[in-house]
Parts: sequence; structure tokens; C-alpha cells
Amino acid sequence: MIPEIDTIEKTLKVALVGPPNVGKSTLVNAIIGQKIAITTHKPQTTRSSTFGILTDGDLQIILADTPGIFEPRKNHKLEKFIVNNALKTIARTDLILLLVDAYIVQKIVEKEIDDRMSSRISMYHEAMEILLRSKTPKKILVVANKVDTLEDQTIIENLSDEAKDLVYNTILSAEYHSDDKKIIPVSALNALNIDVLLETIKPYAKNRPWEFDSEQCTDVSERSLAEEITREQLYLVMHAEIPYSVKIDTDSWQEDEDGSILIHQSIVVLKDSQKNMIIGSGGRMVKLIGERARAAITDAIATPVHLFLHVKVRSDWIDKLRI
Ligand SMILES: Nc1nc2c(ncn2[C@@H]2O[C@H](COP(=O)(O)OP(=O)(O)OP(=O)(O)O)[C@@H](O)[C@H]2O)c(=O)[nH]1
Ligand SMILES: [Mg+2]
Repeated sequence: MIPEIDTIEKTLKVALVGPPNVGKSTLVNAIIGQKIAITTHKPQTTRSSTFGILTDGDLQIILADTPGIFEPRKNHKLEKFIVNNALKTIARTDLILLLVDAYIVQKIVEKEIDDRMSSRISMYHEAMEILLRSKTPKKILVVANKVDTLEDQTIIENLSDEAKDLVYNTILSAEYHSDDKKIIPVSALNALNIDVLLETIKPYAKNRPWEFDSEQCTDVSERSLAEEITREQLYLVMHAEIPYSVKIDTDSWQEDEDGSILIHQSIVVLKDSQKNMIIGSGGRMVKLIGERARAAITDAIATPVHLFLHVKVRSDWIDKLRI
């Protein structure tokens, strides 16, 4: 009789980390192959970490999409909440994938660092300083995202060891330097090179039980995703500072007999003036947000949705956040 051999489960917990807007959420969606995190062109889109889960054979990879890291302004509770949330998640991972804009990598290698580039690089220094102050894993690999924006997309694949050294030395703090200076070029937007990225990180897995069911691809509930999608559509439709004062709550979520879902959500803002802007003249703005969010939620959860939005003022919602 052949003895039964238990498969050894391997787990790898990876955090996608970087300053705001480098494409962390776009990358987690590309790796998982479906929308689990919202993405916009505005910084500070992600407020709380979410996990994407990939289970293949004996290996489970848990990818944390974290909020962008930046120095929160004094007395700015939402900013502190965002950054703390990222740091707490990162502390519980084995490996950091630091996303860097491929254009910056190219400029560093070509030694073309003007004032504009310096100020973009300083965003990475700011993020690294904050990481250093917290208990974060020391292993960092650089992922050069947005290679689709480069004229020659092969530049990053063909970097010499010397060029990689230069990039690591320019972006990372000395404490994070390792012998393992990899720079993985990807385009999260076009899902380019995702297979190479996964092959590169697999060896960092540890023999450890899985944390999620092998069928599960995210820890995000459909309700939270729907709230996030409404916030995303609001960010895309509205301008100025409005988005940062907004949160979305689910008031009710009911499945109808025909299989569709009836959702009531509140758009919560701090002031009457913000409520008026979101409602828009004759309710046009909120109607547009609702139409777009309904379509995007229907798409994301593959179920027809009826969405009702209510705009409410709660001047203390940020004060009440628990950090
Ligand atoms: N051209 C290009 N744009 C990208 C790529 N990845 C992300 N973007 C764009 O960059 C912007 C920011 O993307 P997000 O995924 O929201 O960035 P993030 O790092 O999660 O941002 P925060 O959550 O605010 O920290 C969006 O407009 C994306 O479409 C890429 O590979 N190529
Ligand atoms: Mg994000």
C-alpha cells in the first residue's frame, strides 16, 4: 500500500506598495484577472487594503493591494487612516513589491534627473522613510509599472547590473538594499508580463498553511466592492476636492425574485455645499454617477443590479474613523 502523503501547503504574502497613483490596484486586478479594487487617475483612491488570492497547485499567493504611502498632513485623520492601513497590512507580508513608474526608472538609468524628476523621486523617498519607521518586511523587489508609456519597452528588461544598482540606490533607502536587485517590467493596464512577475516571486513562498479557500480570489465582499465602485465612479465624474470628503455606505441589499439585486447606498459627505455639488442641478450629477456605478457593479458581480443613491451630510464621519 502506498502511504498517503500530505501535500505541503506553501503560502506567499506579497504587498503591492508605492506612492499614490503608481498602479497598485490596477496591477492586483490584472494579476487576479478581475476587478477587485477600484482604480482612478486621482491619488489616494485606495483607502483600505484588499487581498487578491491566487491558488495554483500547492502554492497560494496572497497579494495585498495597499493604499499609497505618503506623509499625512497634521490633523488630517483620513490621510493618517489611509497610510496606517497600508503599513499594518505591509507588516504582515513576506515580500514587498515596490511599484515604480517605468519612466522614472528610465530617467534614472539615463541620468536625466531634472527638477520635475527629482520631485517625483522624492515621493518614493517619502514612502521609503515611512516604511522604515514601521515594522515592515525588509525584502523589496522593484516592479517597473506602466512600461507601455515608454517608447522602447525593452529598456527595463535589458538593464545591466550596474543600472539596477543605480535604480535601487536612487529610489530605496540603504537599509533595504539587498544582493537581489531585481527590476520587473510590467504594464498593469495591458496585463503585460504578469506571468514573469509571478514566476519571479514564487521562490519567496514559505511552507505554511493556506489562509483562504482555494476557490476564493479575494477577501472583498460584493457589498464592499459595490460601495467602492460607486466611489470610483464619483471620483471619475466629479472634480476638485469633493472625492476626498466622501464615503459610501450600503443601506440595504436585497435579492429580487428575478435574480437581480436591489441596492440602496448612501453617499456621505461633510457639508451641505458638497451634497449640493454631488446632487447637481436637477439631480443630474447624482443620476450620472448612479448610472455609471450601476453598470460597473453589474459587470463586476455579474448580476443585474438596481442602484439607488442617497446623498447625506454627516460632518463627523472622518472624526469617527478608527485608526
Ligand atoms: N499607462 C498606464 N497607466 C496605468 C498603468 N497602471 C495603472 N495605470 C493608471 O494609473 C492610474 C492610477 O492607477 P491605480 O491602480 O488607481 O493606482 P494606485 O497605485 O492603486 O493609486 P492609489 O490607490 O491612489 O494609491 C490610473 O489612471 C490607471 O489607469 C499602466 O500599466 N500603464
Ligand atoms: Mg489603489
